[in-house]
Amino acid sequence: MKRLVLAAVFTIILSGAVYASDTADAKPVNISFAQLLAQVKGELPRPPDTGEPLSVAAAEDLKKDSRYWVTIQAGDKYVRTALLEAGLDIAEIGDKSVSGFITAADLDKLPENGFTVQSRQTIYEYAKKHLKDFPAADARYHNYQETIEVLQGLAAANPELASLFSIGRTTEGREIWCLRLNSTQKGPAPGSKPGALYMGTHHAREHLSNEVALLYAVWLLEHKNDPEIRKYLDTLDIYIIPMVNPDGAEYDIRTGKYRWHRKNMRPNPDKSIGVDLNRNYDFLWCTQGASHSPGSETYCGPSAFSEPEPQAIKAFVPARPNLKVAMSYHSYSSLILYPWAGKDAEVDNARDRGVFTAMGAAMGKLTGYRPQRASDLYVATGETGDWLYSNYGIFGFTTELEGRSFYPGADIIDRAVAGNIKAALYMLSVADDPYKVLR
Ligand code: 0X9
Ligand code: ZN
Repeated sequence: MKRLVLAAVFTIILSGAVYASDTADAKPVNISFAQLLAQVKGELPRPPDTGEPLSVAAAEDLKKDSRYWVTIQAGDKYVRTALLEAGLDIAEIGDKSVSGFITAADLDKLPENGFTVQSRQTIYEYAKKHLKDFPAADARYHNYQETIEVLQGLAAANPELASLFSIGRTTEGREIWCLRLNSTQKGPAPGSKPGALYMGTHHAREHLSNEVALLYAVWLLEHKNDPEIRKYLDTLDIYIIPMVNPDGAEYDIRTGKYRWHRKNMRPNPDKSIGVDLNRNYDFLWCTQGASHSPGSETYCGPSAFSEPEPQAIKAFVPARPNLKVAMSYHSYSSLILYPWAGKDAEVDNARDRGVFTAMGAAMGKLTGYRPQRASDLYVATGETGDWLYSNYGIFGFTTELEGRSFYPGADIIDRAVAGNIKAALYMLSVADDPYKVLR
């Protein structure tokens, strides 16, 4: 991950920083979007490559990892849902099969449960073939500390519009940071204007989701004087939480070698690590498309909201009844997904269904992604968007960003950010009254 050479690149602002907490050693910086994009594109100096043959080293590191990459026969969403329940972490969906990661223990049980495994390879073999791009080459992505530095820089440089606060701590004690953009209301105090929430990195290895949420925040502030953006900043209450699962994201990159980690860092009683945070919310919790086995990639946890990260979101959302729309970024597949995810049904309320469909279609056009009901892909319970909508009537979407792997390289960042900013702005344009999309 990139070490931002902040002092050399950005203007340091020595006063006027407004932080809600944990900022004693903060280093406020003023970041221009052009500069940040230049950094992202690699046009500004980065630390020299160590020359280490990282693909080999990275693969070696996975020799002791017992997971497999498998392809399994699956002709429809019902089989895909059952496979999630059997512990498969579905990454790719074909016409007649699906592929993804699964633990050795879950893989052993597949044939007796009637599944046909078409191919399997250890994660080590998979990594040797697929690590075309190395973590060093992905240095433009922002790790947790770099993400904090960007967020702090934005808050410090735009105290009239931006404030930064933590919504809670993770399993390992990291703060989950939230940037608020609002010209009159700051910090964690509730807001009165219509609210929009953007989240990234529920899943550890989906680092592109952090980039999209973070660089969207940078973009909004860089364009704060454009009349359209100014109107949103004046009339709306915008929250951006780029890393819901920083423990997992850090674990995924800690050695400089990717680990394909999905879950959080909860130590489970059976010594496995992690709960799938997108199965831990309490809408129909763990009834379909999720696994009760702690070692599984789709482990829903011992109970709904057992994990501190979804707990933080659970404390955050009802305290803000002004929230109207939400986006949770994931990767990959180029999809815009909306409820229901946890049941194979349309949303009952026809007007709400119309809003989901119309907003999905609009964001699909702007991103080039396919809009669809989430359960048409597979049924998965305990998912973020379902919880937001079922409890609070928030129009909660999930975007599966573009790319053809969890590690699509740094070149994808610009395009993914640009397309998704358009959809995120569209979301702002309807946040005051989402039902207006029906008119
Ligand atoms: O399975 C998930 O949590 C999401 N996909 S990911 O590859 N990022 O893990 C998709 C959630 C959307 N819900 C359903 N398709 N049911
Ligand atoms: Zn995900």
